[in-house]
Amino acid sequence: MSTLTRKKLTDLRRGIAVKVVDITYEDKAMVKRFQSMGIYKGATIIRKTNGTPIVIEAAGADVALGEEFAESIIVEAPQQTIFLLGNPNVGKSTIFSRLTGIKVYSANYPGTTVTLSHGEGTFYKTPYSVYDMPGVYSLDEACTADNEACSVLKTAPYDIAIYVADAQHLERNLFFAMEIIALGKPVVLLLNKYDMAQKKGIEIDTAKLSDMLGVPVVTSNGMTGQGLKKLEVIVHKLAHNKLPACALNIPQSAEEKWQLIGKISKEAQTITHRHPSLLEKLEDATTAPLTGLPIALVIMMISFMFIRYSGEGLITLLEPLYENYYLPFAQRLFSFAQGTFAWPLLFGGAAGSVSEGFGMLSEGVKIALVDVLSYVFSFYVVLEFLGDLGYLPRMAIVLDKFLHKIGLHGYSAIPIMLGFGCKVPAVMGVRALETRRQKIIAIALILMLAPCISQTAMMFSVVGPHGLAYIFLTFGILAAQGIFAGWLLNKVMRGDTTDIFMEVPPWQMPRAGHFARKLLARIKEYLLDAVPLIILGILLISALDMFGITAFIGKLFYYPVQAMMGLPAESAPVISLGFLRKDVSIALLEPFMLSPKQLVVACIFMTSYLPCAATFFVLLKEMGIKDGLKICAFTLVLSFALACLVNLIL
Ligand SMILES: Nc1nc2c(ncn2[C@@H]2O[C@H](COP(=O)(O)OP(=O)(O)OP(=O)(O)O)[C@@H](O)[C@H]2O)c(=O)[nH]1
Ligand SMILES: [Mg+2]
Repeated sequence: MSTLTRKKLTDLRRGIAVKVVDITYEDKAMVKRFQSMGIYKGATIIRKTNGTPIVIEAAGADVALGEEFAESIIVEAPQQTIFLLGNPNVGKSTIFSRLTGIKVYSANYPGTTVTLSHGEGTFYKTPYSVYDMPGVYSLDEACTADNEACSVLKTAPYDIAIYVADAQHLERNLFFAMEIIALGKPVVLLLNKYDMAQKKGIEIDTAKLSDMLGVPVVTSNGMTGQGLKKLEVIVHKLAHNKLPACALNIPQSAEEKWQLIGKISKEAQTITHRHPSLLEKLEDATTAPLTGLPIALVIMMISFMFIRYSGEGLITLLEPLYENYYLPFAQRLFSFAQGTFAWPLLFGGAAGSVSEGFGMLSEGVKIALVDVLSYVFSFYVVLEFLGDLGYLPRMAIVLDKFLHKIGLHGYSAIPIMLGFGCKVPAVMGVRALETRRQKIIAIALILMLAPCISQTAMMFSVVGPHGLAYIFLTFGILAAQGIFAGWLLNKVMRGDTTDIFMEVPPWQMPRAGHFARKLLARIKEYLLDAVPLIILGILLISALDMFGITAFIGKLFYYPVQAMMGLPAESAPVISLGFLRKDVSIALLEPFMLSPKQLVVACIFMTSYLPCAATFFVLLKEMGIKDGLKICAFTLVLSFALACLVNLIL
């Protein structure tokens, strides 16, 4: 877990065995005396006390060293490890990004972080290993939520804990803090979101709080970085044993802990009553049963319109760049390949041939960087905005009742919403659900209810020209399929649905800089992870076509594809290879001149018959191979049956 760093004996923490790597003291006679006492290059020693003179254990006996001597002894010690922990949504990941410079995802809903992230931070020229943990409310929960985080807390291989608390909810945040303090490791309490607390009329006396808890307390604002310099000073002091250990006697039972917390927060915190602001009043309206649902519908409608129009707008902006500048340039650059076998692979075959529209550098680039990118961008503008605003947990509350009917509870609305963008984070987000049954139903819903945004973009461009009615039909059937899948699994799988139990964060206006950075990170992720696959996917299909392999696959899958689903047999390879990149395969349907009805059937089948390759592997990792494969078999059977049915009915 940790790497080694060189440091002076004076900077070393107590209690760990380290190796002496150098002795820089000038007086050689003195160095010889050190050696005779067991302090030599390569010796293993342990620092035993704080302060000076420093007592160390060398060669099995204790030796006291003055500060100047101790400074000249250089040892190699494991890099110290800092853990960022605390309740969900308090700003741990935001602080982690600031301390390490590593971009991790943060958003205004609980359960944003689902795995331990690791980075390196340097405070006072000393590198530290820093970990960002998923948010939990107690040690027990840490052990059900994330094995890795649990074992880290249980075996405590970390050196310093930065306990991040939301200053707006001091009392609630102190419960887990007490459990962490009781572990006996150095802890600093970081009161984050202090800006928001002050706006609400909350003032916290950090000196008093620190006295009562026996640990240092710092206030901070993760958005601006205010308070983090002070945090670094404290961490540095903790790392060098320059602060006294916590002397607070933490009670065992939860009731006693709450009693103590009540006493502490009463003394350290003053709250001035203010009238609720307009935004706060609106907060209640978004969760109240009567107003919540209409507000959710309006927000959904606006989001949908925004994504559609801004997506289309971006395409009209980017398309001329592609047609007038990029394509002629690329064709000139590769003109030497004209007339060779490579040309159709790069720029597609002649008009009317099967390989028309299969060019890696023509259609491949256009699909990836014009059509899909425009919608990916528009979608994440909306999702990130709603995420930072704190709307997603409110939608979870509004949808709770409905989701109970299919064996889920409101929280699953968050991963389901993420799934409209990309199925990979959505499937990972299901981790926050409590039972295996809920996880399976939620994943089925994520996979079957709607396509991901790249695929949606392609469906719009392929089905759209036949009229909006076909778009509504396709998405309507898909939504019905998802709900049916949830209902069916809820009926056949044994077990009950647990109730929703989730923190609802206050609303917060997204900040331009933070928002832009997150959006950029999403786009970068798309450009790096998806774009190469889209372009290579197109190359693969056209190469398979060239070697006659697609014709073979077509024959193999003739019966299910043509006879049952009513699609041309030649499209079988495109459909069956769709699990590599589904957006690509939908785009590749274009040359087959499918009728609107065939397009609807193909889109329904290809959305949900199997997850794409990336989602597939994440699914196996999250649910295990057995459950993962079972879910895939379920989606395959159900979506094939539905596609055949739609072919019969339409
Ligand atoms: N106003 C304000 N907002 C903050 C501050 N720190 C973080 N935020 C916002 O609070 C939200 C939650 O931040 P995260 O860093 O995702 O919180 P987290 O503790 O990692 O959350 P989980 O991973 O879900 O446990 C985000 O929308 C941040 O932009 C702060 O000091 N002030
Ligand atoms: Mg986080």
